[in-house]
Amino acid sequence: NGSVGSMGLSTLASVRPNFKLSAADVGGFVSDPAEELVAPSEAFRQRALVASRAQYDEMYKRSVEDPDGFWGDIASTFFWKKKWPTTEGKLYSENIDVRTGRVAVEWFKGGQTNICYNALDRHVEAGFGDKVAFFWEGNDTGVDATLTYKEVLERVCQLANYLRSQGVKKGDAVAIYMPMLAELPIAMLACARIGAVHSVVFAGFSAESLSQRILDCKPNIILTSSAVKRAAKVIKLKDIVDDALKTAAENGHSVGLCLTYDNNSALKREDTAWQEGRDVWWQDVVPSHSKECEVEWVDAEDTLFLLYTSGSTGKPKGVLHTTGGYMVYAATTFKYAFNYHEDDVYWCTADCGWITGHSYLTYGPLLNGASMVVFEGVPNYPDAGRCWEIVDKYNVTIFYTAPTAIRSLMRSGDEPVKRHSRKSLRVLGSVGEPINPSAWKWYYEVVGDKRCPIVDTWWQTETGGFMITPLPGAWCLKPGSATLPFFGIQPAVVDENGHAQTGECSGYLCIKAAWPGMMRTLQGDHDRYETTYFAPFKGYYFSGDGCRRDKDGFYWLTGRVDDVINVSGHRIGTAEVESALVSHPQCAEAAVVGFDHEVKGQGIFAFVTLLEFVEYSDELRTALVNAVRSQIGAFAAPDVIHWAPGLPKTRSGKIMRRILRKIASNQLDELGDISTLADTSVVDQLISLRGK
Ligand code: 6R9
Repeated sequence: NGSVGSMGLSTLASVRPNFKLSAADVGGFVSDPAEELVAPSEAFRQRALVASRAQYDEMYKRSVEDPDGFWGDIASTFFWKKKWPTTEGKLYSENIDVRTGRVAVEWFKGGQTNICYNALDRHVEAGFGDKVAFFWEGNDTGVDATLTYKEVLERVCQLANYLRSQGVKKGDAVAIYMPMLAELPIAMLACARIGAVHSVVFAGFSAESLSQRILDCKPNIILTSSAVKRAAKVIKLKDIVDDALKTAAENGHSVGLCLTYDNNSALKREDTAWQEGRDVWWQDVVPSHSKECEVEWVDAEDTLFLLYTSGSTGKPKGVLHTTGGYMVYAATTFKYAFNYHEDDVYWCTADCGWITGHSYLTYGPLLNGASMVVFEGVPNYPDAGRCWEIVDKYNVTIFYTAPTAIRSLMRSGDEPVKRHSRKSLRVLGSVGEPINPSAWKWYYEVVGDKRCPIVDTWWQTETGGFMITPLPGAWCLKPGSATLPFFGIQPAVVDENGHAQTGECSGYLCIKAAWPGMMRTLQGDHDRYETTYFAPFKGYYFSGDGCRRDKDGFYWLTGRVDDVINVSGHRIGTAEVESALVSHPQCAEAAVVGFDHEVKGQGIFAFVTLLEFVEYSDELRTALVNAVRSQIGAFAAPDVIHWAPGLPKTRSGKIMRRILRKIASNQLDELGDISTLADTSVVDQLISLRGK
């Protein structure tokens, strides 16, 4: 993937002479001098919250040896209506070992707080009410709005009061299917304020996916918007919601109220499909409510939100996060990884529909009192310079995006970047998938002018916050490595037999011991929680990712080791795509694998067996792709449909995906041993159908 680059190794070598710090300062590297190391600049270190490896080591040591002291001190900087009980000296309890009982994790239990209060009221009461919370930037250039902390709080209160007036109470689920209007984080905060459980569904999911999630968490109310303009296209969200509610009702759960935000720049009110009695315009009912709303104090272990994510089996998992530990963890990781200071302007390009939008677009930055950009559009509309135009417009200092966006912008060359000054930038972040060194270097050299450290954050929906991430200023970076564990995180690289390896090694990435931000269960399915994450390697949380640890102790993530494909940073279960394909009446069987894709990281390659006597056609191919679009969402559409008269199966009927992966990536001389197949001739058939 080094196609776009003036950024060969020679350029990087010039980075090394900047490396004036002593080895001990930046990590005591034992690596050979030829290895690419990118040191923090002196200027950066001056303002670093953790300015040396030694300081990190000391803090890290305390975080794992004395979690009570470490996290207790940090938690005390938040507002607690009632402090967590300390009678037994411990503020958390855990069992993550399936051999010693049920998996159970609790932090700050018995303490009472409210995350919305900590994210908003606390700052307003401290005199920061006039500080900007959101610089909202619309899809079209020139459309924007600014909201201060006080204004956000008032809007949150009005919505919270409305929700209460409709009978929403503590513990009730509220579904949110909205575009990136400021009202989306406002909706999440309003739920949190009254103790309701928000369940945000990314507004790129199809009606089918939305209904599935509604049926799982059974909300009585859904918040949506009439439509959204994404790039040049208008998407009628309300139509999708209507379909989803219909399907949900047919399957036993009716949602009684659909609060719809009138996004009239995308679609006129009168053109929005409407069901009298169920549908209500947001603007007609919310603004008349009081701008003050009493906070519902909740237990630290009360549920804050559900967020569905894909697993290796069919049904999406409702990852459940609670309040106290998540709050402390999201805020602390944000602060240290981005080296946050009060005068920063932060921009995360993620959508609130994913975990990144929860932890690092809503809660983490607001808990720190940050000013941030909330962007409705896409990075390359109207052109590839949009991001840098926005950076200059708001003087963004911390920019956080995904490798897929970086790679797609790289393809447009350096000019759209260089056209804008970007001089405000200080830190550049990356999330969602491993960042390949060529994209890393382009990001570092072209976007950041070699001034800004790249913070490559490895984490997951399940982990709530960053797990492995640089603390910029504390040690040198290596392009492509997420570097070292965050405070309190004890990674273990485990072999097939579940043994943690030492020193340089590669294997399955697991985590020993609980941390405050981890999920507590899967909605309605604690057994699945245990079998998926804690049973594979006893005594550990299993991430589903593979990784390598180098001789400096740096971690290099190598991607999923389960049947999950990472397309543009979105997790997609192969089983979900397969079930969408076989729902087509002419599809008998399907097997889906990932393949390397230049921009998306991974693409989706689908092997499809048709019913007998059905002929291959381009129309059928399109219909199959559309089946996936309508059942999951456009982002999960297969890149390739490969006709398969038969699939390579073992005698016990198990599909050998290893072989399919090789065929998909055209590595035909690396098929390996195929003798265990029930019928080896299917392999030749598949190869002969390549490109057909
Ligand atoms: C935050 C988020 C989680 C999966 C994870 C891994 C991949 C995320 C990464 C990364 C390498 C990084 N992943 N960040 N791989 N380096 N910096 O993306 O959550 O949507 O749950 O995906 O994404 O494979 O297991 P989620």
